[in-house]
Amino acid sequence: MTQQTRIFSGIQPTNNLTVGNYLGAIKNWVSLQSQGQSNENQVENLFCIVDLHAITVPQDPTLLHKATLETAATYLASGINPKQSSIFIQSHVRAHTELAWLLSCMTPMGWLNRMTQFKDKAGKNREKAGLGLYAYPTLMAADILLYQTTHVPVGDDQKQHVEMTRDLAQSFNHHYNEDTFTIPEPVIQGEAKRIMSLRDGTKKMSKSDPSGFSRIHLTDSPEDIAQKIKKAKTDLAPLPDSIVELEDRPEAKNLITLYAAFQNMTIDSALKNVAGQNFASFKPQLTEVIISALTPIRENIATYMNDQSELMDILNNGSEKASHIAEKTINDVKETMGFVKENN
Ligand code: AQP
Repeated sequence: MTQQTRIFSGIQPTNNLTVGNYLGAIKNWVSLQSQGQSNENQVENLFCIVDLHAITVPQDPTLLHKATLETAATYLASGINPKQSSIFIQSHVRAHTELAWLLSCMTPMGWLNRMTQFKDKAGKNREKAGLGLYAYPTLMAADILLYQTTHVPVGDDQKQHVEMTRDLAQSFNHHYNEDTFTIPEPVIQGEAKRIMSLRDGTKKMSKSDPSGFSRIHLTDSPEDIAQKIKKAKTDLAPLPDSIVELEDRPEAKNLITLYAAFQNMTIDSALKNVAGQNFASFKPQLTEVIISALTPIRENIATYMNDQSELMDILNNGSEKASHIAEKTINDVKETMGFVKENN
């Protein structure tokens, strides 16, 4: 990483987080955080709970409130250290919505029309979907650009949005002939770039999927985890000894990906352990691996949620640090665009 590396990422508090969010995002944040500690150059980490994104689809206020705090607790419980990273709630830093508006006036509709997440989430109900769901990538661009972010660790599903953020930053800089925004790089790491639904290996695991059996939450009890793995869709063939033979077996590939990722192994070396086994003997081993990885996280989440004073202190401190950086960017952007400053 180069000097003045700044890492930004976030998760929507739309429900309890899943193993997809953990393996595709948080686990990588934790490893970037520790690489940053051993790097002699300055690395700054900002991890946000993106509540403004959550409301792009209807939310129950009580559940949104709980999920927002629980998402923050999950970051901490998973190893994000508030001494090394700022953890904050997006709506606590007002510049996110302000920059989103400024950028939305420069976002071509054609770019938004190409975003696959909108097509997936709006489905057949496109005419009824909210403007916010359509404009989601512009808010995400504002989140990233506000902090002059250099690196954005995300799962594979968010790559298209980070690419649009880069295009928007380049287009702004070119239009005003200034280097106002840093051009961010997506960071997509690890074996678990896209964890799939336990019910359909061709569909991404999502925390708001209508089927509870499609996903494992980080707060699931060992009994729930065992039951969900038991019911997970599979095929009849035994596990092969190389990943190439899993290409047309999406459910089998997904389960072995979980087994490998939770043990920090490559899929090929995980397959060496279990090749030739059928799912009746593999599933209990997978269940054990998941339970032993998630038990400390689940217990830590409960501790933070039982006494929320420490959590709130960490969030307040995080938003103070984030606001400081965000204010500078939004003032520079407005000046560049020709807005009159207050008290001038
Ligand atoms: N299944 C997944 N595999 C790998 N990474 C994933 N991520 C989400 N699901 C998977 C990564 O988690 C981060 C935050 O995601 P998000 O909640 O902000 O948005 P999302 O991608 O829409 O996640 P969900 O769980 O599918 O939420 P809902 O159901 O509310 O839409 C991102 O880095 C994402 O890549």
